[in-house]
Amino acid sequence: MNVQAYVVRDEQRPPDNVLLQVVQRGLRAQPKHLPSWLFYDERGSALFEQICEQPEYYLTRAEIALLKEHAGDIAQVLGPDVRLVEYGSGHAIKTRLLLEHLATPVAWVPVELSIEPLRLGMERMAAHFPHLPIQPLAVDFTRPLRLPVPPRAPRRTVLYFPGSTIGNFEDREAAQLLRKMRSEMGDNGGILVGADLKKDRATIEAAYNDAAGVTAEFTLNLLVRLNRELGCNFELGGFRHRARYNAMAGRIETHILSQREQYVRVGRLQIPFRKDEAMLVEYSCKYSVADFAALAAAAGLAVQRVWFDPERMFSLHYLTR
Ligand code: AVI
Repeated sequence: MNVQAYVVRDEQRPPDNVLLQVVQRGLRAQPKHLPSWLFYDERGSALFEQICEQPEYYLTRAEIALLKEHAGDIAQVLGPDVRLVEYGSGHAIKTRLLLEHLATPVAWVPVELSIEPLRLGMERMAAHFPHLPIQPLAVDFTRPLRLPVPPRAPRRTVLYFPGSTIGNFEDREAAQLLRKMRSEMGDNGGILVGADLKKDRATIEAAYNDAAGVTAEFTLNLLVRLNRELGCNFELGGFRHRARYNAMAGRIETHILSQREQYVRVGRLQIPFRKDEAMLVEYSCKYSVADFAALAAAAGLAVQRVWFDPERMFSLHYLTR
């Protein structure tokens, strides 16, 4: 396995009490809100993988269909000797489909803060591409990256950001993130970014309210995490998941709703919840092609190409300077 002997860890990872501060600040605010990165502990990451397999969650299937249809063309546009830097652990199938078509890739650099998904992804990829240099970075991809020295000079660095994770950021933050990526890709580089498309409310809402209840469990797992890591006493039966499409804003808004009036211990604070009070835990933004071009432009980037799956549910954009 041609994996760099060690994983580069983020030495500036925030200390544990920062988690408490983030949660206390979010729960004292009006309206209450918590950042969606809190979903991804080990259980949350496993539940997210299960979400991707639910019949209602069309995003992953559509993105895979898109790559099956267009990976050859995408690889032509990117050209040979690409260094592929992947934001997030990614879905092994997607990365594989892309790498299978890339001519003489220089290296694959998966960037993922959670060690377990990172390790799994590397193992899967090394099994398929035994000669591909893998240079993992166990860091938070929202912070400036120090990319490892590549094994040979790439013709181009392409930052691959699949899965519509960009949609979990509000527009201003998404533009900031793209601007940061722009500086990391260099003059000749590009960004390949997945974005879920706007479509009818019923299809979108079903994707975030699957019948098997996996998304609801994923959402409420956030409270399980806070109980475990911060000693909070959220009673799971006292809260429920709600995901609704806000068509004006073009996004799914996921909230955790308090089922009754109650108090919850968060560090030294007792946080009051009213009956039916909602705390915001995630946005999942949906885009038209024009929306995404405007977002890219706000980050100083131009859309070179856009690809769609055959049912036009999902889009993949290639952005350059
Ligand atoms: C990771 N991200 C793109 C998912 C989404 O669709 O917003 C996270 C998710 N939340 C609920 N279901 C899936």
